Amino acid sequence: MLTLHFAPGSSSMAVHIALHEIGASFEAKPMSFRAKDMQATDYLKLNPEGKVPTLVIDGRPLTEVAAILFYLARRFPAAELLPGDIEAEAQTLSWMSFIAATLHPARRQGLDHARAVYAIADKRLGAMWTLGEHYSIADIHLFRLYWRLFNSLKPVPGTFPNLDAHYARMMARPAVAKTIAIETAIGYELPG
Ligand SMILES: N[C@@H](CCC(=O)N[C@@H](CS)C(=O)NCC(=O)O)C(=O)O
Repeated sequence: MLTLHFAPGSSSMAVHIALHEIGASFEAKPMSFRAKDMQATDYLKLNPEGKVPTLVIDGRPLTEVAAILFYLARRFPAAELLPGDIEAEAQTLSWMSFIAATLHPARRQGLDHARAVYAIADKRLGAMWTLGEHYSIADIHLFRLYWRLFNSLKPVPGTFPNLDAHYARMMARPAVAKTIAIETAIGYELPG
């Protein structure tokens, strides 16, 4: 039994997309920043940092987007969200480490810094998926971060051409459309 604790539009969106890509059945538990749901005593037992996402697997909590995406990709191999060979798998982890450690905190370090690190991501991405021809969990992770930047800071078109093309390819995926429709219907209340 899988249970996803998520808040619309937040980091948890990547896991929500992956669950829809895989077609796994799961219980969805929407959380509210405004209501401070992440600070509730029961939730802090699952995620002591008071953040989303948390995926509860048969009663056991798993936190951190990268780890949850990795778990889902390995548990549901038929979805092919992780490449088979060891070097490509390591490249996936390399991307997700970069996304979590460098892209995610970038906006808090100022606009110039954010522009600089997204320019690195744009250059590194190239013309297709993060791993070239193979669509993977790293694309889902990257998309959620760029989706946030794209819709909040609204970078001038052409600033990040590869990220813009990646964004368009991701938006065309049914799992992404489904996730956005569900999360929009619940309502976004993203922290600043
Ligand atoms: N390192 C964590 C970061 C998760 C995170 O930053 N979540 C934010 C939303 S994007 C959160 O839940 N913040 C709690 C709050 O603002 O109260 C991960 O990758 O899962």
